[in-house]
Amino acid sequence: MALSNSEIADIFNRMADMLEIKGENPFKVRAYRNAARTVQNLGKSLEDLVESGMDLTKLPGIGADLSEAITEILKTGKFSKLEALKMELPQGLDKLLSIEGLGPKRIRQLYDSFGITSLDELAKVAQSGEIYNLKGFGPKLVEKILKGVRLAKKAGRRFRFDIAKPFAEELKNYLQSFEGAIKVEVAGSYRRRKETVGDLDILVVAKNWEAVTEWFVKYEKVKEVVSKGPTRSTVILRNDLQVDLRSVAKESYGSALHYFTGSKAHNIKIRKMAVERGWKINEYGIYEGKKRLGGESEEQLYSLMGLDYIEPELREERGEVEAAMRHRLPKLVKLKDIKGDLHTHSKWTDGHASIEQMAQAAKARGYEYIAVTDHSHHLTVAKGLDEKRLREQMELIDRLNEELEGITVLKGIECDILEDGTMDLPDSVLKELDLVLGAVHYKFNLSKREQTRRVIRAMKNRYFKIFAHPTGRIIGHRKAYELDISEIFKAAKDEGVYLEINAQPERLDINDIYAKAAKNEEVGLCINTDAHDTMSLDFMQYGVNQARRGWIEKSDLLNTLPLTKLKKVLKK
Ligand code: DGT
Ligand code: CA
Ligand code: CA
Repeated sequence: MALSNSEIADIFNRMADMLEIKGENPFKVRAYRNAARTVQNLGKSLEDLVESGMDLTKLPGIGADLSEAITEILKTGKFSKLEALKMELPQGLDKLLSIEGLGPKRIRQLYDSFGITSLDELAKVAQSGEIYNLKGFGPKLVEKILKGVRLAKKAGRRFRFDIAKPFAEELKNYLQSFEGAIKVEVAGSYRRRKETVGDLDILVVAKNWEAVTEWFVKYEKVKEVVSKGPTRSTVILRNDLQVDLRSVAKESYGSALHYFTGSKAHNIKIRKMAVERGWKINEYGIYEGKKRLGGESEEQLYSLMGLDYIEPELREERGEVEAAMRHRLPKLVKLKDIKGDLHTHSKWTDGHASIEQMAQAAKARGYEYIAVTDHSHHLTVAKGLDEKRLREQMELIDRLNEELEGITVLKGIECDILEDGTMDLPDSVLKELDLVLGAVHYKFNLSKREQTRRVIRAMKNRYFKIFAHPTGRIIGHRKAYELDISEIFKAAKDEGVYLEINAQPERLDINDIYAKAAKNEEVGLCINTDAHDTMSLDFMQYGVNQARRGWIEKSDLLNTLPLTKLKKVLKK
């Protein structure tokens, strides 16, 4: 029943939320949050550490109680204290936590005054206006809450890619470990690397269909078996993720993989093309009348259709079939093309690692450079840097670069774009940095015209180089602010500003569609992790996924340049 580190971290975070809703001691709350972070960023599985007999209290933020808690969770899959707390508090309160603008304290207020425990009850009180009787609930907050309820209801049924990933990979390994399994692949939106997946679609080729089905439903993380048949079974995992398993014959593997990878629109397009030739394509193979033409592999399928091989990330019926016909498909960027990370944070503001630790972690990932881009002082919640502290940091980085080998730290800032479009720090200091990122962190609610004008004014600052997380959306949580994106593209091109593909799995901002559009408008892009700790540098993979979905090639990106070339570009 062993849980992964992120599942354990989840349990601790939920515990902290519930304690906060209950109004418990803030120190206790913080202890759980710190423990969650330690667990999340461990880099080694807790299960292995416990098995090897390690004393967990040696880990930062883990005392005797938490060490015991971890042992209990690993053994039973549950945390009795959280279970007890859940019994004590009304059900459903924790769901409200996903609403932007609602923290534990406000949820407590809503519960005390109206007994609200669900999204529907919350929407009702907000719509009736009763909610305004509560202290601190003004029209802006209420509007935000209502928007949040709509988003939460929609998002509740989909899983973020990074959350589905450990489940998908572990289940794939588990199926591969089955004796008679010949091939196993996770298809569907997961294989297309969409930012969220509705469910997992797994294909297997096995010697014995019945035995592999039995093996599948016996998987330890299965909560419920919805259906079980000879070629198709469906289960629900304990995190409520649905998995469809399909057994296919070896000779149909390619057609089945193509069919179940989708997207549906891409499939329909390909099938129509086949029909025009008098052929038929389905999940079993490609046929001309009764005659079988193929179906063993996807490569063969595309080649029979006279198409270049189309990578799964492109299969969204956005012109990929036409491009494949004309041998015009992009050569998609790969993780190993990335030479460095240009948006990261350190302990100087709201990060959790020192600059040196971040640099070493970047080096360990094979990078040539990393830019430290802490927040500017307007962002007080993140202890943003004023000019004086920024200059201190710059000096430290200069000294660090003399000592470090094999990695260069670039001096940067994630500078707030103020409401009027000016930058939060004066040009006199911006000009001494290697790299200036601009970002919107407040006043999300300006009109489209005002917001666009604000950002473009900032872009015209001669030191502004990268527009960070350009649309501000948080998947399933916060919508993008209003922005005239084509105006932004135009300005970015004119001013030589690069748009970021922020690789945080809940941001992925700009998204695939905008990335493709930006490329068409000849706007430069870069993929950054916005890491606040060393482990998060690995988010790069999610950014690369999104870029690939946006048809992005190595040459479209700033941070695929080697250091010497990058420096020249940054000096311009
Ligand atoms: P999801 O799960 O909502 O994130 O998206 P998908 O793309 O994984 O969709 P899903 O799980 O409903 O089905 C998996 C694949 O099966 C889908 O990408 C294409 C194929 N498929 C499903 N239904 C149809 C259909 O009615 N026609 C065709 N041509 N393909 C279908
Ligand atoms: Ca699916
Ligand atoms: Ca499915």
